[in-house]
Amino acid sequence: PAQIHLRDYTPWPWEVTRTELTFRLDPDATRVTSRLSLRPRPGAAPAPFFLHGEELALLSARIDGIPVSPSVTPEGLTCAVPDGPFTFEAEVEIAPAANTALEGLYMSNGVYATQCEAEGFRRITYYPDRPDVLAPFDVRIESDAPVLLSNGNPGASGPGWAEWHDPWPKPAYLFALVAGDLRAVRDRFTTRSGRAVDLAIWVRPGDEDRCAWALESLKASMRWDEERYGREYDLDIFNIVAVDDFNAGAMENKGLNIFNSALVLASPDTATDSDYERIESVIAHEYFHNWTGNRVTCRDWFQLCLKEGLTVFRDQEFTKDLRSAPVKRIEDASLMRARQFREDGGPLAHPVRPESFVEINNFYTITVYEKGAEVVGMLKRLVGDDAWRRGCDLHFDRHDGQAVTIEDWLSVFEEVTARDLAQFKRWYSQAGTPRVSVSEEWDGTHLTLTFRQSTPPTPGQPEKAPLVIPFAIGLLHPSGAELLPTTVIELTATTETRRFDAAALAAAKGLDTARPVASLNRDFSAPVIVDRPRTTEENAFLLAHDTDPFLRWDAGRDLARAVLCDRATGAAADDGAYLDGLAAVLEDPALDPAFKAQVLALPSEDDIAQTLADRGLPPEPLEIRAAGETQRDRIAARLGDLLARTHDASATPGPYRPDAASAGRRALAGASLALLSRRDGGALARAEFAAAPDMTRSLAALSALLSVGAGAAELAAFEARWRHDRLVMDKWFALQVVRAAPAEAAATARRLIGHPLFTWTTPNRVRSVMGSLAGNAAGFHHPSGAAYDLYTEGLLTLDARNPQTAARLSTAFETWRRYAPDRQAAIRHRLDRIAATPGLSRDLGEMVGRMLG
Ligand code: HT7
Ligand code: ZN
Repeated sequence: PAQIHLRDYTPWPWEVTRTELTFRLDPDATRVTSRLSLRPRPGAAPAPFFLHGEELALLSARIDGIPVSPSVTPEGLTCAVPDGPFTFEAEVEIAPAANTALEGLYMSNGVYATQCEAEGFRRITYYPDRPDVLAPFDVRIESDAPVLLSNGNPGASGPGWAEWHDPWPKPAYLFALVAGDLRAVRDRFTTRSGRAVDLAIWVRPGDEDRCAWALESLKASMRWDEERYGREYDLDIFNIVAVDDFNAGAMENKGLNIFNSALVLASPDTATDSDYERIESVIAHEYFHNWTGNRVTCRDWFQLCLKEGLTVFRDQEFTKDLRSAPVKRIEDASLMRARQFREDGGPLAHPVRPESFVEINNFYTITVYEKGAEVVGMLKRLVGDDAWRRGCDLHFDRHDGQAVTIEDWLSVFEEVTARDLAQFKRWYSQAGTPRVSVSEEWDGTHLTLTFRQSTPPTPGQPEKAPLVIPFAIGLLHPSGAELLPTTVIELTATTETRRFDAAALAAAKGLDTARPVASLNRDFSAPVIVDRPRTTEENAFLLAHDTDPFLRWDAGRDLARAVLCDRATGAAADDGAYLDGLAAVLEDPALDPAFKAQVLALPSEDDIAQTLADRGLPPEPLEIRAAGETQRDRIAARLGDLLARTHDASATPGPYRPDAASAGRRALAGASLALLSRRDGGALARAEFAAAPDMTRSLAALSALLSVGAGAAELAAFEARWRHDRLVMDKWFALQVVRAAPAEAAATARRLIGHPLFTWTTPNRVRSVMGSLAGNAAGFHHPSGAAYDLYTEGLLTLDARNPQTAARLSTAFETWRRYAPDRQAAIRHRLDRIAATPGLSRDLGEMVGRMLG
């Protein structure tokens, strides 16, 4: 299949001045008529008139009202067209009920829904389906479904039909249509300039009482974007629709966001605290796209990070403002390290702005989204808060209604700061996680730090140039006092040195001169690996004293990581300092319970596997699992009484409230309960499960039971109670696979695939079994190879129905080269089998090809 290259970009030679669409909906034979008003783009070179179109039956076409016979291929149509302005009309037929790929127009539980990003609109009608072709849309829907929705403001309607008009020119990927038997939960928002906006969340009948949180989150997002970025909403109505069958989390279609129902519906008895937080941030993310993505969009799909990195950054800021900034920073940094560093260090590594692709859907990645957000965060740190806001304002003013590039984005900051960002731009083009190695020299009064940066080779990029790295540091006196408050050093050369007069800094605080302890990359100021191994003593000191919460947590992580790596490799492990540090954190009344829960969590098995691989030791997943189990037992044995007190002190009596403080206390109670279960065989968890007042505590108790090999009766009770609730049942499916013992994980997943409620057509259900199997590292990599086989079969079964989701799940194999040769061969064998399968999708084919390298 053909590679598409950034360097080949050329604008489309025509402009669409208006797009008119009529849908006559039918599950098996929907008729779509389109009328595009076109004119040559001034200065465009002559080129054939081509419209994208896939899996469409073309019934008729007309130019300026006169029938024409375009030549049609599986990718689209070409046609001779007049030199000046003209109209192109087409009528096509599509079959939404047969669309299991969930791209284009499809059906979910009898509701018509669309997903057009990235290239789904071409499955609806013939069109220049590229983000740089913008047009106002007029839509007419004919159907006997009671609710008929599209983008923009509502127009005329009558029995069996409705019209919608979207005045804001938009690319086809932001088009949406929904039709079905839905109920609205409504509210109203008045913008700061006094415009009244109707808000509606549309759900299946019966789900109305689970919309309050999403609605609150939407209003909070609208207010926040006005206050923090001066951005107002721009239509009379904002609709959100929840559907069960959805390939991703949500989609920012103009004025008509479509969401995976898991990211809208919440009630205390069905959703956990994490669900509430996630709903709040995804509602915000999609709403923020109205400016970063919709009003200012991407010139081409290579610029995806322009909207996604910036919008993730904005939703991260929103969560920090509404909840705890340090806790959110730790969450984001953990995600980067756990998932983005893994992608950046493997065969799927690519720059934040990729330069070529086969299937764009494969580039909606953690690198584009999360590293993209980190790059935006570094830019803000480098230019400062004031220039950041002025630059954003200029970006919105200058590019409103345009489809632009990363160059356009950076140039506004060059203008407002008079700073050259050419070197900074390398963050967009260089893949791989940079390493910053730091060496120290102490001469009795001065501490000299030498920083060396390097970025490893990645596929297609053997050589790397130095980056601009905003590296936040602090210095601590051995007494624990802060000598140098957080200072951002801009590293630009391969090697940089900074000298600090520690004696003077100490004297200014009335302290004696002593070698300070450096606190490096505070607040995870740059997404890099800091190569400066810390001793156990340094980690214990930083965990106890650092003023930067991220570094405190990081020091605790490092202590745990060292112990787990020793255990997993059969080396003598000394966990004394780690256990003392944990005890001190738990006992500190000044610390946020959510932060304590983060410190209490062990590094993931994948983290340990990667750490060992970085040291040249092929990881052994069963040993890593055993190391974690032993360590949890030891924490429970040594800190049991403290954990019991922590657990009891974290109670949140009274009705469930989803605020950050209450959620933090429940997180700490849940983490303590999991450890306490190792001492009491699950007695406390069993009692808590029986009396659980909400889903957060019910699931925490069930999880604790399963991790000590108990909980069969509770699992059955849970199933009996929630059998009819698809979102809760996803949790039931997932938990069993995640918590299965390594030797049983594949069999558990296989049994669940045979469960009457399992289906390959709902991605949430597939992810709850397949995704969870990949998440159970010791089970997935069990030497029997049973999980590899099941996973391979599953990917192929899924690929025939839903290539996008199959391709995404295939990343479970991306780390295959880190393992010992026999395991590598076992995985390679499965990847080869997938690659050789006839009829493989372009999506999965590209992923497997890249993983095989
Ligand atoms: N912009 C959207 C990305 C997306 C997507 C959403 C749903 C289904 C398939 C999709 N492909 C790409 C979601 C977002 O980033 O906000
Ligand atoms: Zn997004």
